[in-house]
Amino acid sequence: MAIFIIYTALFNANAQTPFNDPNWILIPTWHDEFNGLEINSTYWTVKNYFDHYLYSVDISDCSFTKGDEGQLYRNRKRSYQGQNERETSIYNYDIENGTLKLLLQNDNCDCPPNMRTPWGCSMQYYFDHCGDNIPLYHFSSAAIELKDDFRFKYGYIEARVKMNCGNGFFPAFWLFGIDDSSLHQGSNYQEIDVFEMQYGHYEDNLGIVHDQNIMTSNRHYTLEQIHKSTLYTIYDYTNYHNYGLEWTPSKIIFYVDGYIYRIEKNDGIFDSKKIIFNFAIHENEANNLGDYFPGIMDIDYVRIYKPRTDYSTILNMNNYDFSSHDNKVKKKIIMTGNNALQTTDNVYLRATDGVEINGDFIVPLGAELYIDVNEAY
Ligand SMILES: [Ca+2]
Repeated sequence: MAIFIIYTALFNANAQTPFNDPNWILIPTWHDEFNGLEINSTYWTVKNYFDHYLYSVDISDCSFTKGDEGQLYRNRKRSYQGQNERETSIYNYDIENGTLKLLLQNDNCDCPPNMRTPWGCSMQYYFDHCGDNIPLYHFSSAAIELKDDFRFKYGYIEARVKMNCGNGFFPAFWLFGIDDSSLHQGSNYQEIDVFEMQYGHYEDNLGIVHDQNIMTSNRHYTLEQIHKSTLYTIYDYTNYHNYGLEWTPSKIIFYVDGYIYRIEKNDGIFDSKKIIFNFAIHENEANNLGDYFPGIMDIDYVRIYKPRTDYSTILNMNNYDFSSHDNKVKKKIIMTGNNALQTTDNVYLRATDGVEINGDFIVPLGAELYIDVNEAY
């Protein structure tokens, strides 16, 4: 008996995500449509007097090369002065018409002395420590972080986001696994970037996976290595798009608007993660910015889904009618005899224990097939 376990996906396929597949269910514990007047503090922390982050600092001799981000995150929300009259002072986030807005402002701001800790206004802390000229942060911005009670592990997360463009703008939607205080320790560093767009070269930095090996080699995957053409034809980040991530025990799959554009083997990212949105200035570009302020990231929603499951079923296929196939995760899928997809079929075969193909199995040009074997999650 021949047993085939196949991992495959057709790029350009209209992948089976909650976008078009009812076999995914919204996680009932939380999702955020940003419909209220205030950010939901049950879910989110809005960072205040927070900078992330500084590297290449040697405290012993005060040598400093570059900070990675050139702004201070503040929790200043736009407010009303009177009835329907918006306050015009500097603010870094707002909720309006069902959308969370993170605002990157060209706004000098200082760090209060009591916040100058290694993980609060750290840039100024280091400059203080080294007796150098203490620079202002030249920009202020916003960062929100999902609270620990709502950490995400496995499933599909999607956010509908748009951003404006400016050289050096560095917005990100990412997942991060460890406490801030241990960020620089280097071990167990795990990060998945659904998008991290920088230097104004927005098209190059979607879908980054950091693990310890990747980070220590400072390696960033780019679309050039994977699948550039699709995004170039469909992608304009100044309009709304749905940025999705499917994270399973075996794979990390990146989507835009329901299309797979990149698949990574999951090689060790197994622990739950915070979800973070922030809008930074990349320090390397801080002297080469255009007049694009404020930077605005609009987040319409954040939703998490898991696939529907049918873990008790062993599905036997023989002359199987794929047109009526549901994509629920089965225990096992076994093909025997003759099976064939039609050219219009778009089929996911998901199982926890394996997919066996015996006999003839025909996938004609035009059909879309994805086979996924994962432990239950
Ligand atoms: Ca909304």
